[in-house]
Amino acid sequence: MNKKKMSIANQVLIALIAGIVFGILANSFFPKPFNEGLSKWMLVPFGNIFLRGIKMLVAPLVLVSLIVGTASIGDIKKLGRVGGKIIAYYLLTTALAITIALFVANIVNPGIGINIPAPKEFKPTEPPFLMDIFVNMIPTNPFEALVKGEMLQIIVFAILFGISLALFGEKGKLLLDVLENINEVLLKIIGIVMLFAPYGVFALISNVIIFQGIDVLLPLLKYALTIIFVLLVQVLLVYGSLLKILGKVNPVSFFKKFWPVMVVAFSTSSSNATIPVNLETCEKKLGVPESIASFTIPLGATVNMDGTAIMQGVASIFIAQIYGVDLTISQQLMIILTATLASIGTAGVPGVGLVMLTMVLQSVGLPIEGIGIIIGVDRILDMSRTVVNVTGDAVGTVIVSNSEKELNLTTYNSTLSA
Ligand code: DAS
Repeated sequence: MNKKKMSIANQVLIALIAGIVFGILANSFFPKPFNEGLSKWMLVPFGNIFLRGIKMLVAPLVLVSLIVGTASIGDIKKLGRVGGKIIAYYLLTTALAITIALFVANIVNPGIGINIPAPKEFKPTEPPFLMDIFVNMIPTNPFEALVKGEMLQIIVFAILFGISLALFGEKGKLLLDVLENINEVLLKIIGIVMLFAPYGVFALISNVIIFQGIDVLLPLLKYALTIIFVLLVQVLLVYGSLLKILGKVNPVSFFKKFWPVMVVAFSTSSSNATIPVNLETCEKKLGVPESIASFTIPLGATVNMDGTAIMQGVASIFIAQIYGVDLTISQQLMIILTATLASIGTAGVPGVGLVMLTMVLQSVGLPIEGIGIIIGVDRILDMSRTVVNVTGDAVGTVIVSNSEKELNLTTYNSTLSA
């Protein structure tokens, strides 16, 4: 009897749960030297092999799929329409996310009534100046942008290349075919790398929990739970409603197919590293055309961070309350504006949310030393908010595809092959 091979998606979910349980057991019962040896010789190497495997594809896949996608869209009017829709969606959902976060935090008051030791000296990483973000989008050397993985520069170059290729007409057909084949090969490589995902996810998750433990959350439990509550509201309520009302599609089908992408985002804490599997899922399982996904997913990984904005909203209220600062309504509106703009310019890599939080706190005169209080639990919260960041990218992509009447509803509504 041919034993049905369990799908990678199910293997990854089991690996995630096993990683959390193992991490808690090791943190609680295993001797420290054993954990250190296990981490050094197995967990860190296995985790890094998986992480590097998916990161290896990010720059070439974004470049090639965006050139092919832009060239396939063809007319610049349509590119402008799709671009306008997705950027408006990204900015509005980020502003909505942080507004909900501020609303809930003002009710829960996470920073009231807890005695926190004086924050360690926190040396903030200087956040980028807002206008530099727009200037630096233009690559001076596209090869350097590729080598350094400068996502916004790769996006700008790929869009210009794709538009020019489309204007090239028939003469560009051969090159477009070659690029389409390269894109397919890169997507096949993702499939191979994802075979290693269960081992990589187990290693990444258990390594974080063994050394961070979840008891690091205890003194900041109210803060952490407030963030997690709003993240859940954003995914289930906001995205669920947007898919139903704006996308006119069944949200359950979306989440049934998308959760392996969520697991990769959770275990890597990196929207950038999740781009390859997000692209593949949108195109192969959700029926999104490559011409749209190849543009909106890489762009979203950089400019759309709803989960991060939620953390920044709750953290701002938390830090204000710890320092006894009463934020006025106008200051909270400033937080919404700054966090929304701040999310535009930073790549989706682990810990970037704290860098942007510096900019948000400075905008309302809150002490940035407050970040020293929350940094201890940030890694576990980063994993959760990165899930929301990538989910928002895909939800926007599905909605825009359907608004362009290009969503393949047969694929979207199909039940997953085992
Ligand atoms: N880890 C970031 C991301 O990849 C999010 C964050 O740091 O807030 O989206």
